[in-house]
Amino acid sequence: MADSINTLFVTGATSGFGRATARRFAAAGWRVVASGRRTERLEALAEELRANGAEIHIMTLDVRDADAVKKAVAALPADFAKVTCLVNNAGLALAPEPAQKVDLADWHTMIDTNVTGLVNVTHALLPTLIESGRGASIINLGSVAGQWPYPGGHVYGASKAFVEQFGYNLRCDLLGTGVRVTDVAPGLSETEFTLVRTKGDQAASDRLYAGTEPMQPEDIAEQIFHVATLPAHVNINRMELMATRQAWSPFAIDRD
Ligand code: NDP
Ligand code: 8X3
Repeated sequence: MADSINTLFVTGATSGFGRATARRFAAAGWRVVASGRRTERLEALAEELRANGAEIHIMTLDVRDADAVKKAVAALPADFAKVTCLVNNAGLALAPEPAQKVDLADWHTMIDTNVTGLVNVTHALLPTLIESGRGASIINLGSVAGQWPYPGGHVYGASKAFVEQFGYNLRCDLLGTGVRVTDVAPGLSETEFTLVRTKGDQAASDRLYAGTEPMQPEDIAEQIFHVATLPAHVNINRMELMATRQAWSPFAIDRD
């Protein structure tokens, strides 16, 4: 890579995995471009990281807006423009109820964010990543829900299956460029994910994580950092993680 200082571009850095990822890379001396919709949180993150000596550029950005994504990438300050690692993390689940009870708008929001948003950011940064070349990486946040169906998973799980397959197909097209692509697919992790999924039901979120040991944002950020800093000739295609106290269930059977 041309620049000896690596640069991370992470979406959804206002919470959960994205914020922990920004902190992890910054602590290792990477420049960080951190984006999300909640400006105050980005400002707080920037203040925290700068106090620790990090170089961070923040961008209030909705990944669903392709034009805004394109302009934001084009307007990156020179010091932050040579992105060497894209972490496509922004995403959400909505509507944990059965498919037949879901508002269509919630399905659209998940597709617009997890699928369209992710391809918007990837498309805008591909030329830069290819220019960075050998050792650069795209790390997409998939999910166990992209592989394993469960009740209430409907469009969320399908959107994460898209993320996985999109990553594999990208690898085919990026062969020879040196750019790596990885689907990091976590299971139960304690973030604001369930608060968002239940539209603000803190008690439901607390119930899900109570009495067990979900993975923490720092656990996932550590694995993302590991993937990004592997030797340039190594590509992890997919990394699936679960809390030790999470596993699969038997098939459900409908009986008379
Ligand atoms: P959080 O809700 O804590 O964080 C989600 C982040 O995504 C926030 O920073 C939010 O920022 C951002 N985001 C959501 N919509 C948009 C948008 N339209 N434009 C830009 N940013 C957006 O959840 P997690 O950290 O858990 O989730 C991060 C990723 O990990 C998601 O893709 C999720 O699907 C995935 N994941 C989560 C798991 C879990 O159990 N927690 C397990 C497996 C995968 P803001 O609202 O400020 O825009
Ligand atoms: C989030 C993890 O198990 O709720 O992607 O689908 S799960």
